[in-house]
Amino acid sequence: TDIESFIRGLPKTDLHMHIEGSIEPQLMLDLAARNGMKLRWDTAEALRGAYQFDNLQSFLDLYFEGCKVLVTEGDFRDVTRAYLRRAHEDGVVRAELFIGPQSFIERGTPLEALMSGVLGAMQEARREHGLSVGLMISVHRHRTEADAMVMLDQIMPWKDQIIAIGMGGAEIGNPPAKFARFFKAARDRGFRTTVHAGEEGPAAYVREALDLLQVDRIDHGNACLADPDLVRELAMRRIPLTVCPLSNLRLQGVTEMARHPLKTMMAQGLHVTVNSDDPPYFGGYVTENLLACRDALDLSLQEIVRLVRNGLEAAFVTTEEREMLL
Ligand code: ES4
Ligand code: ZN
Repeated sequence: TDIESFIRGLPKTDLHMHIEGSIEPQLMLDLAARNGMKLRWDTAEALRGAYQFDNLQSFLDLYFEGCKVLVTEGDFRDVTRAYLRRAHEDGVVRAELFIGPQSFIERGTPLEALMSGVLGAMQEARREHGLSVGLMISVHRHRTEADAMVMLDQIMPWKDQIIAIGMGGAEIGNPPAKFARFFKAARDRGFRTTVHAGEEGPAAYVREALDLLQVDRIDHGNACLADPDLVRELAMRRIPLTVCPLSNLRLQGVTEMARHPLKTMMAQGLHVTVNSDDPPYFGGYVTENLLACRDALDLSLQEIVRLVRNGLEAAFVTTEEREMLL
């Protein structure tokens, strides 16, 4: 349709996606086969059929099971390459990718292999597609702060190739406050920071992310709407929120897209961006996320352009790089 090609043609960003959550079902089967592993599903259709979730934890259970197929440098290169090609075809001009190395390191993959595969595919995408792309290292909040500190030490050799430090995982019961010292350490080492907050957790977690962790961006942040003072502060400070509408729908953060708070968030002056999170698991890349919002929330073209511009403005790039993206 006209609107679909309009959205696809806009120079978009994807500022919130997880490399290990971007493995398309067929690639997951291929990677399993090549690593001599047997999955619980033997067709892509069967695997896709398993993508039904009740909440964040039910998703994370399947997601961490899927992570087991990523073992070698070549695996990390192939999954990153496939995502970046797809994002480029989707009209994404700037992608900021999370990877959470803890799961892979504990199964014996050297951090060197993971980083070399991911960074190699990123460099290839810059060259072949002219894509602007940055890597963010994410730690797991359901692990300890000491574990996160170890991760921070281990990534220092790649410091100049990492644009930010983030944190994901099971949110409820693992508030930002648990990682105050870790985020301070990351900031002291010169990293930008972002954190998943207010996806399933309450507004108080978003408040902690802002006050205790002092992050540059919030991933999701939906729950902030319950606290008007917090909304005001996020809006005035122009803290970007990387919202993932199809993710929220599929993890039952909203019961139907028509009830998604995206439009309310925009109306309250929040710096909202639209992102894919874990595209195959949630049913779409950035264009599908924007289209789903437009259809359910009756977004105007002006609102769609606003969302896309917000993404460009929220990207972890210099002013010079930002101008080059348009
Ligand atoms: C997440 Cl650790 C992680 N990976 C992918 N998606 C997520 N959502 C929340 N935590
Ligand atoms: Zn996420």
